[in-house]
Amino acid sequence: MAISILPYRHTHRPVMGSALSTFVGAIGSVKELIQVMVKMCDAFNKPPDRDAMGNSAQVGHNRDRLIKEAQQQMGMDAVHDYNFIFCGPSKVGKSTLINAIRGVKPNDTGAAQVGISEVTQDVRCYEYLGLPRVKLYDAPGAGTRSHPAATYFIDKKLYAFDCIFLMYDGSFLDSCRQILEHAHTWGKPVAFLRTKADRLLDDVMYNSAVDDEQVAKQQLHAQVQNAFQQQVVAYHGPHHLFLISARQLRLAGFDEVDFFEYIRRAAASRHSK
Ligand SMILES: Nc1nc2c(ncn2[C@@H]2O[C@H](COP(=O)(O)OP(=O)(O)OP(=O)(O)O)[C@@H](O)[C@H]2O)c(=O)[nH]1
Ligand SMILES: [Mg+2]
Repeated sequence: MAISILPYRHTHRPVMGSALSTFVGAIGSVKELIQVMVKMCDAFNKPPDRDAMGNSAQVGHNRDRLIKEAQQQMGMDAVHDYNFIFCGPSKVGKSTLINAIRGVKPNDTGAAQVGISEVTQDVRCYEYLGLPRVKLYDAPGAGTRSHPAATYFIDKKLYAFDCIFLMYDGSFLDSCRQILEHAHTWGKPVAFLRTKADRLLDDVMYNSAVDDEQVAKQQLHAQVQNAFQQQVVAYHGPHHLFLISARQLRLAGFDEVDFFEYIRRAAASRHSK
């Protein structure tokens, strides 16, 4: 399968098109996922040769100072590590995805806590096993009483990260819009993750009375792409979008290969051109 990923770039306005890939059979995808993960090891085994503040100033002359202060407060190593944050509305599956990437189950020691009510209350760092320079940060759900949308970006210090994964679950809520607009102002790259693809696939099969999984996947792909165009691209310009299932991450039946490739390229962008 040709991977339809577009180059990762640090820009204040994203310039990439949506990267929802064409759907492929699970066996081919698993092989590709493994290949990408091996390549990722190479990318992350080199320390970055510039720090995470390689972006041009967008929020005035205090920007770099504020970023540095936030990184220090969070105990972040912005020079040697690649720091990714997973944020978005409550219950979209942020913590479940971090566990899945790290290959841990919800009840394993050290796993991020998951559940059906509002669970995560603090920004917390998780190591990516085998890739010690990669740090995955989990964030509380945005737009709740405890974590209001209006102050979420600043409260959670999202501006301190190399890359923001904005996860959403169907509706592009106002909390998503606020995160995205702040990220643009701060010049931080944002990629979208539409999660729970396994459940969406079931919905499509049920709603359209389609039995063939490949046909249903194509329909799902088209519906997700279409909604993303209308909800996000039309107002905020093109962005990467990955449709993924945390529960079936390693089956790589959706956009998981492209997602890992994006992470690898994010690392590569921290090295000299
Ligand atoms: N079917 C399916 N369920 C998922 C997936 N990802 C998460 N879930 C379920 O969605 C629920 C919420 O997952 P969490 O990971 O706790 O969500 P969260 O975004 O971290 O929630 P908060 O921390 O409360 O904001 C759990 O019951 C998960 O099992 C997925 O890919 N597929
Ligand atoms: Mg959580």
